[in-house]
Amino acid sequence: MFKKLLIANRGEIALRVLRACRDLDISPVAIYSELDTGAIHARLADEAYNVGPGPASESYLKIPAILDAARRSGAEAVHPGYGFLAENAAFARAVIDAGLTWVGPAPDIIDSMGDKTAARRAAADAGVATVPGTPDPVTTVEEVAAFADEHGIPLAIKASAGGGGKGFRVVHSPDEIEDALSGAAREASAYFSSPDVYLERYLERPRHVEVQVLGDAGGSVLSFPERDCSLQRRHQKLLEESPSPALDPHVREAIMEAAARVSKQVGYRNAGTCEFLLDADGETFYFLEMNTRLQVEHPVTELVTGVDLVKAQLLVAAGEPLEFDQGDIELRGHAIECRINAEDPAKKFMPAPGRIGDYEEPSGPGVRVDSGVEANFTVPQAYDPLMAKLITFGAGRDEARRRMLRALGEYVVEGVKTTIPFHRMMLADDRFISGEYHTGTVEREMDLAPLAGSPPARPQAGEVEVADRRFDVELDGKRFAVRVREDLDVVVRARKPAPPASAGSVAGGGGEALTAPMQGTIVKVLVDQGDEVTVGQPILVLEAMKMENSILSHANGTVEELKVEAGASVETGATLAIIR
Ligand code: MV4
Repeated sequence: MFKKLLIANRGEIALRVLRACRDLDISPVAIYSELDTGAIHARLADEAYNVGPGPASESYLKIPAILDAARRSGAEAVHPGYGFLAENAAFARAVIDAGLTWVGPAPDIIDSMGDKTAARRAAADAGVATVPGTPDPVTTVEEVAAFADEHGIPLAIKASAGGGGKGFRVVHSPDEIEDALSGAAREASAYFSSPDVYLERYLERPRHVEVQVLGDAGGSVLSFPERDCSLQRRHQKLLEESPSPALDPHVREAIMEAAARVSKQVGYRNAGTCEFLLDADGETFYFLEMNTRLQVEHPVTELVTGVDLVKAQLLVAAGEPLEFDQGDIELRGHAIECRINAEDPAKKFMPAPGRIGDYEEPSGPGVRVDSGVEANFTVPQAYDPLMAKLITFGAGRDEARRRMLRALGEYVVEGVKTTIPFHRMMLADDRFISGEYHTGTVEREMDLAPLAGSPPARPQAGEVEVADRRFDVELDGKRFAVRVREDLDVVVRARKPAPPASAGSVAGGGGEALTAPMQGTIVKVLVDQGDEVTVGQPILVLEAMKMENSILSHANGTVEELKVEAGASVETGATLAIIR
């Protein structure tokens, strides 16, 4: 077993890997960027190395800087976590070529499973059903129309080199084919450097069920009870649970066996996940894709099986035997995970980074918190908005659900908006309680308006603004929480009408300048200099924290000046255009 391991990641997953190292007497080495100099993962490691400035491309994605930290520390192995370089075959090769142990599948497997059509072929070769689709990429409208004639509509167009939601389009009628095909290819090119797209019949209202697999050093492949990840928004998972409320034991056995078969077929080693779609009949499942990394939601599997998956990864990477085999993997109880993101669910989950004030984590029976933040930590704009994962375990699903509601009620995060209010709403919603939710529930069926809270009745222009002060007092031996309203003698000024919001849209600006509401990268400019625009009209697309946001005009007028073009990085408040 290696004695020192470099964790090529940050936040909660870096801490998670660090703790598994501690359990195996492996010395953990951390890396950090200029934005993470005070981060917990750097503080708790035995050694920590600065790998560069804030932007991920200059630090956590900088392969030479990371390998230099490994060399300087004398690390003998590297764990990539998830995201960043976790599924980057070139990084895996560079680690191996530097004589270090890579904690993950072989680079060739990362490459082959990263090609979604190759992964589908591997599943078919293993006798596992895939969603009916094209074996190879398609390029013409005619090919898509022919597929629609044969398999019907709706159909899905997907990026061959991608995954998740990028380059993903659904075609609901033939006249949508051309735009969907070009849009998918353009997005595939932008995000995965390959325009290749393939087709699948689109399943309405499926559940997204995935199976953890673990290929051991001896060539066996173990599979674990499924995780249900159907509660997503724009392909970002919000909540996961195990087991799925929609899966009967006989289907569980079949889907676990299918995942093990595909993984064995490709000679999989270390931790991976096979994604499936479960049809509305709760019986029929189809292989979607295979992820060659440890996933965010791995704790729910750990809680219902008692297996430490990260420890298992380290043992497998070191060529050591596992402390269990398939017969020891038994499903017991129920686990639910809520992702605590720095996002505002009342504003379409817009990223809400910033400095955390007071911070208190829940605990007690059945509660686990995997967190990468603490009081006074600044959640950087530059990275994924995940701050922590709150996971609860119960003897059954309702005990896990009630414990989650208790824990969410205890969780204190001041200073930044979080997804906690969304989770409290979701866990109390009948669609969750009944287990009858699907991949479209959050986006197509839930009304999140109440999360905006009944905003304190906005004082109208000319009115006096008041503030709430809260105190805990004791009267005659009994404790009371008291709220004191205080007039602030501030006359409210007239407010601008809020522009009509659209998906992932924000308006920015005051006066003639249209300004950036957050730091990010311009991915698309939608107007030309001289165009006439109206309030609420999309002017450009800004990407921040992995989400694309349409920036809307704050005024009616002419685009007198465009200050940015696609590819530009902008700070919060930067002038993007002059509209007068
Ligand atoms: C699908 C699908 C329905 N039919 N493929 C693709 C990206 C990955 N995150 C899940 N994806 C899906 N692929 C076919 N043929 C449904 C999903 C899907 C999904 C699609 C749209 C919006 C949210 C979703 C959440 C989970 C799964």
